[in-house]
Amino acid sequence: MKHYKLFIDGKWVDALSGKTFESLNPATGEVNAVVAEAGREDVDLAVKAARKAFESGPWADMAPGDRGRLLYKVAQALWDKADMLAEVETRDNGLPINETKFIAMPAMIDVLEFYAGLANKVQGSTLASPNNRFNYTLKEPVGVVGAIVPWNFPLMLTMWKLAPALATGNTIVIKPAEQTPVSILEMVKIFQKVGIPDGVINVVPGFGRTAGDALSSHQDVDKITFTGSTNTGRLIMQAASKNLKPVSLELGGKSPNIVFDDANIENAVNGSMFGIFFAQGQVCASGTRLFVQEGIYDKFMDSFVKKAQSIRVGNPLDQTTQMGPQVSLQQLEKIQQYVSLGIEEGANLVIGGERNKDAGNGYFFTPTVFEDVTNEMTIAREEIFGPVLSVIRFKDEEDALRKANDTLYGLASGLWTNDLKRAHRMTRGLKAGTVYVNTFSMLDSAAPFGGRKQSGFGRELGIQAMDMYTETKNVWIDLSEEGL
Ligand code: TXE
Repeated sequence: MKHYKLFIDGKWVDALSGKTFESLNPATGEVNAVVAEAGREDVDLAVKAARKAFESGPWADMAPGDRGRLLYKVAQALWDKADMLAEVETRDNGLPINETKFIAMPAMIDVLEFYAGLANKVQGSTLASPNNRFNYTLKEPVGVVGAIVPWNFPLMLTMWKLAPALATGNTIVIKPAEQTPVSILEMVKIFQKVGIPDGVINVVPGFGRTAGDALSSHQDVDKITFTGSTNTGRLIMQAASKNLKPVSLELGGKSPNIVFDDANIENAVNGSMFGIFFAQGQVCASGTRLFVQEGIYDKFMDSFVKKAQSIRVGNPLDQTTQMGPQVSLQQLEKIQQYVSLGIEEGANLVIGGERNKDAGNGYFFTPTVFEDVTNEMTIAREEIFGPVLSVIRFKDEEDALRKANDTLYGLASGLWTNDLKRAHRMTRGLKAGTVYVNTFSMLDSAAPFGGRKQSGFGRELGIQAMDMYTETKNVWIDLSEEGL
């Protein structure tokens, strides 16, 4: 049994209250690790350490190029430990090892490399002004960043915040999800070993209502960045409003995935499968509402259902496993409730819909497909965050676009067609942060990611994220002898 402490000011410390909590392995339901539980007072110490490191530590004085070089060194060390981190993360949250090893870890390290390269490319601008005046902008780090992260991709989603925050010279306090603190703590050890100065990164594992709230309402945090549920996003925004702190929120989704009659059916089936079942459906951008046009409906669904039935659910550490367990019993139960609601509201449960006991004692669920869903049903409106697909028929482009946009969310969307004009028309019409055409759930460090409507605001990744971690300062200099 592994024990982990809080990481504050470069030291591994117990919580001041002495409290700990258990982190479970979702594949077995057994305790994976015992972790120190940060309370308000620990969060306060972490924020103080981050403030000290920001205002007076070596971090603030470091040349941006040196900072970038140091982050590159961390990236190299992460590559060396990538297999270990993948395994730790799989035990922490149940993502199949093939997905942590070959998707999440490489993507996570790529993000660090991307921002390491941008560290010395932060630019202000010189403004047009008369000869007797000099007017320009400086881009400065915001200061102490508070990052609250979820459990579905703990390392990758932490890195989306950590890398641009560090590259732009900020310090950070990270609050991992209570379900998955371990991989983040292991990763931070690597940052420390490579030589990131004390206090630059602090990690306070704990619960949302205590540690999370303490961080988001803290007077001395300069910016809050959050990924998680829409409801918690609301609470965080309220808490941050006490001290008028800026927030960026990457929240839930109910993304439409639209297959037109003229699509390449095999590609659309495979892409839509990935779009819904990747990571057990625990992806904010998942294509949870699958719209299929009438002309190919039967052919498409025949192939889709056969493939969905053949997904291998089981031990996530097994290389051949395609779907692991849901992250927690709570999530499993939430999924079961939505399945019952779907049936009650008249949707047709075609496959799945139940806990998969054959796969093991953990929180395994069977890939689930509902047909005859209408866009008004609860399973088409609310985020389930599990391997549950709602399939909706549509007539034509106008019908598809109207239904696709008829949602409170606006994170991602997808469409499958070989008609170039239609692809562009739909792309413009879809109200979402990302549109995938003839593909789904793609990610790239250079591609900005984020939502509209109740999926949140702000863009992570890409050059755009540098703006979230910098302030613009305008500077006026009078060059005249006589003055005003
Ligand atoms: O999320 P929460 P939960 C969605 C998904 C899932 C649902 C519930 O639909 O079924 O959320 O999951 C911290 N102040 N997503 O309850 O609560 C919490 O400790 C400050 C979508 O696990 O959003 C954790 O660190 N912080 C999503 C983080 O918020 C608080 C990923 C996320 O937890 C807090 C995960 C509070 N009052 C879930 N309450 C995505 N967008 O990818 C909780 N937290």
